[in-house]
This record gives sequence, structure tokens and C-alpha cells, in this order.
Amino acid sequence: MAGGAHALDISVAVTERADEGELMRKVVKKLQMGVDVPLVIDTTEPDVLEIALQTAPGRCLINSTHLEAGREKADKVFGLAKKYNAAVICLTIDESGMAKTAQRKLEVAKRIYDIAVNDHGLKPEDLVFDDLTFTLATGDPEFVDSAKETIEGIRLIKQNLPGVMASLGVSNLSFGLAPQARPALNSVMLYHCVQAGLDMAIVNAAHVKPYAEIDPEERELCEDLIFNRREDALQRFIQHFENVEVSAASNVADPTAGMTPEQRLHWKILHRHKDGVEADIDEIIGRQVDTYTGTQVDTYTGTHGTRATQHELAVTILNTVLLPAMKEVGDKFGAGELILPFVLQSAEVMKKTVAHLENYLEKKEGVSKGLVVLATVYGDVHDIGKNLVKTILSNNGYDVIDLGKQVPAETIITKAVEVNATAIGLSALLVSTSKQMPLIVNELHRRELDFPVLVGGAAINRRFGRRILFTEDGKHPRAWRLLLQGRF
Ligand code: B12
Repeated sequence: MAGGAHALDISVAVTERADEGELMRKVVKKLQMGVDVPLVIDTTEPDVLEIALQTAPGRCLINSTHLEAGREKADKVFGLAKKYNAAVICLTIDESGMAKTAQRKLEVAKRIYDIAVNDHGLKPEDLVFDDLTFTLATGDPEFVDSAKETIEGIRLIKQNLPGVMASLGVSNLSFGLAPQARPALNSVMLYHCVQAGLDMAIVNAAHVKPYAEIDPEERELCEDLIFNRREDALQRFIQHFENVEVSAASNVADPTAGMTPEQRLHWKILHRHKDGVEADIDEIIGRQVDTYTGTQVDTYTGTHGTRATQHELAVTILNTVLLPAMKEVGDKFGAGELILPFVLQSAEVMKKTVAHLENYLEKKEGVSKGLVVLATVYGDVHDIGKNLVKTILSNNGYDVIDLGKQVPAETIITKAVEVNATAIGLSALLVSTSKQMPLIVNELHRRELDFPVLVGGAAINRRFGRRILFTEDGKHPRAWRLLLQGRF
């Protein structure tokens, strides 16, 4: 799970044991206590499948079914899926074998869809089609167009069977190629599959590079091979990566060499490298204090002759280095250049950096200025901004009760009443979840509670704040509200 997986495949069949069912029960039971991602039940035996589905508490994914030996087995699997409310991964294989062209992939998918949805009553979204990928390493004329057909197959299946999902075991594509060549090819393939509508992939996120970070020359070599754009595509691809091995061994360049610590921090957040962020911060703060001469212009605060405090420097690092880096991550994600697991990894680097930065933020001790109940609203998992707000409030003399993320309105209001909060702080980063804010304001008004509400997050602006100053009935609620959106 540390690798960011969203599901865990369970296969316990081993040739030397005949008790697959019992083993499956034990493994699923054990996992249900410590794993909170969905389980993918991977067995060829319908009775073992049923044991797993009975044992697992949540909704499972069944891996996998097809029509290779006709529909008899598929009927059993879909029957169990319906009974236990599971989703099913379906491979585009039928009696004549693995579908290799996009049209054939669609044809088989349609047949499977018909059986699952029309005969067994599954919903389209219960079906996850894997339209198969084959290695491009052999140069075999039968497979030179296979990646193109797979990508097109995904597009056709998603267009013609609305509601269904698509998955792919991406790395099959590069099976047999040199290890240093595989990540680039897999990453480029993943990118094009996602463009075609792929929803999920079997992939090691640590071995995938964001499309935009792949060297343009390598990207072209990969695309020539994937789209079979030239006859010598495989040969050129192999030759290029043979050379990469040599140069990589002799030249392990540090990409952050020559950068200032500010640039390094920015680079690390963007490229998901946690190591050494603490030292970078220490270096910035230490450098500022050491180089102080009394007349020098402080590079951060712009003040002459006055030494910026560590607190001021920490705030400036936050505003001029960390937040812009996170914004760039968001912009790249928005532009489709980064996939979600990478954003999550950047978020982890950001969290680690902020945690260290907190050591430099002053705490105002003494009488508490008030008690704020703080939460990221229901349906929203973004908590970096909320955590920062907590730090800033705590360091400025407020007590904070942090309810965490995805917090329902009722929990927030109940807590505020229970502790007689001075104010409620709400964070939302999605346009959709920011709707929780007027909902809470209205509910407070309805209950005649007059807690001030602070709102913030990327989706919030002053206009929004002003708009939610009015309740559904067009009145000003009893609560007065303070809008503190944006950067501190
Ligand atoms: C990191 C991140 C994630 C991480 C979150 C990890 C975590 N633990 O927080 C992960 C990968 C999980 C994620 C998931 C998703 N994300 Co996201 N994510 C981001 C990203 C890149 C950065 C957010 C961030 O941490 N910024 C840094 C912090 C410090 O800034 P901040 O939150 O704005 O907080 C500051 C102020 O706003 C303010 N503030 C914040 N809260 C509060 C509260 C109060 C009371 C006050 C006073 C002030 C205040 O103070 C903070 C300090 O200045 C943004 C891009 C962006 N530009 O914001 C997208 C972004 C928010 N995500 C987005 C999306 C679409 C998603 C997903 C739906 C993607 C998906 N398809 O599944 C999911 C959402 C799942 C869900 N249900 O919530 C979109 C939202 C689009 C929209 N308009 O709704 C964005 C804008 C990216 C984009 N360009 O498309 N995401």
C-alpha cells in the first residue's frame, strides 16, 4: 500500500496445495483487518471465489472472466458477482482466442456486456474491461499494431458501452525489453490509454514517469513503436536504450546539482523526492541569519539592516517556495501532465516539508484568544491547506480542534456546540465540496446558532464568501462570517 495501490490482488493457488478455498478464507480474513483498499479476488475456481466473496466485508473486484471456453463459467462468475455485489474484470477473449484488433475487442466486450447486464442484471459500472496488451519486443508482424489496437479498443469500448470501466496490465507491452527501456515505454502507453478512456491500470507507480517528464526524443521513439509509425521503430528504440544504459552507468548526475535550496525544494515537491527537504529548509533559514551584515538587503523580506526572524523566513518560504510549487503540481495535474498518484506523492513531500517548517514558526504562548473547530468538509480529502491553517491559528494564540477531513456537517456543528467554539473553520478544495459551506451556514442559521464561520481553500473566493453570507431565504444569518481565503 506504500506504493499508492488502490486495490490488492489476492491469488493463493499453489500447485503443491489442494486447499485453495481454505487458504483464501484465511488470507481474506487476515487482510480485512489491516487493508482498507478493495480486494481483487484472483482465482479460476468459482467455489473459491464464493468463499472469498462471503468472507470479505466490502465490495470486491473479481479477476477475471472471459468467454474462452464459452459462457458457462462466465455465467457462474456473473451470478456470484450479482449475489455478492462485486465488480468483475472482463478480458476480451472468446472461443476464437484473444481479441487482437480494436473491432474484435469491442465485439467480445459487447457479448460479455450482454450476458452480464442483460442476463444477470449487473450494472454497466460493475464491468471493468481489460482489452489486453501484448509485448512489442518481438517485432512479430502479427503484433506490431497491437498497442495501437489496444488503445483504440479502449476508446471503442468506452464509447459503445457507456458506464463500463477500462483497465489494463500496461507493463505486458514492454515484456522482454531491457529494464532501463521499459519505464519510458510503459509510461507513454499509459498516457495514451488514459487519453482513450482508461480508468485504472495494473502498474507499479514507482516505475512510471509522467508523460511530460519523459525526454522528447525518448517519447518519440516510444510513440513510433506504440503507433507502428516506422519500420525501424523497434530497432531504433532498442539501440537508443542500449546507449542509455552505458551513459546512465557512467554518469549518475544529480538533477538538483547547482540549484539554490529554494530551487531544490521546488524541484523536490514537483518531482516527488522527500529526501533532504529538512536540510534545504535549514540551509535557507541558516543562510539568511548567517549572512546578515546589518546593511544587506534581506532577500526575503526586502528589509535593509533588519534581520528577518526565523518565523518570518519560514512564512516567506511557505509563500514563495512551497505554495507556488504545489500550485504548479495542481496546474500540471489540471493539464493532464501528472496522474493522481504523483499528486499524492507531491502532497506527501509538501507535508514533510511543512512539518519541518513548523519548528521555525513562533508560538504565541499565554492566554488563548479563542477556540476554533476546524475541518475539511464532507466529501473532500484535501487537508494540506487545512493543516496549515491549524498551525497558523495555533501559533497565533488560538486553540484548535481539528476534526480532520471529509467531515459531515452534523459532526462539525455538534462539536462546535459541545465546546462552545469561538469560530468554525471550513476548508474545501473542490468546487463540488464547497457547496457544503452554504449548507452548514444555512443549518447554523436554522438552529439559531451564531458561530462565526471562516472559509478557505482553492475553490473559494471573495464572491463566493459574500454569496454565502445570505441564507436560502435571502436573509443574513445570525452568524457573522470572516472570509480568510488564500495565502497567509
Ligand atoms: C495535493 C492535491 C491533491 C491530493 C490531496 C492530498 C492531501 N492530503 O491533501 C490528492 C492526490 C489526494 C488529491 C485528490 C483529488 N484532487 Co486534488 N489537488 C491537489 C493540489 C495539487 C494541491 C492542493 C494543496 O494541497 N495545495 C497547497 C495548500 C497549502 O493550499 P490550499 O489547500 O489552497 O490552502 C491554502 C488556502 O486555500 C487557505 N485555506 C485552505 N483551507 C482553509 C480553511 C480556512 C478556514 C481558511 C481561513 C483558509 C484556508 O490557506 C492555505 C494556506 O494558504 C490541488 C491544486 C491546487 N492548485 O490547489 C488539486 C486540486 C484541488 N484537486 C483537484 C481534483 C479534481 C482532485 C480529485 C477530484 C481528482 C480525482 N479525479 O480523483 C481528487 C479529490 C478527491 C476528493 N474527494 O477530495 C482539482 C479541483 C478542481 C475543482 N475545481 O474542483 C485541483 C484544483 C487540481 C486541478 N487543477 O484540477 N488532490
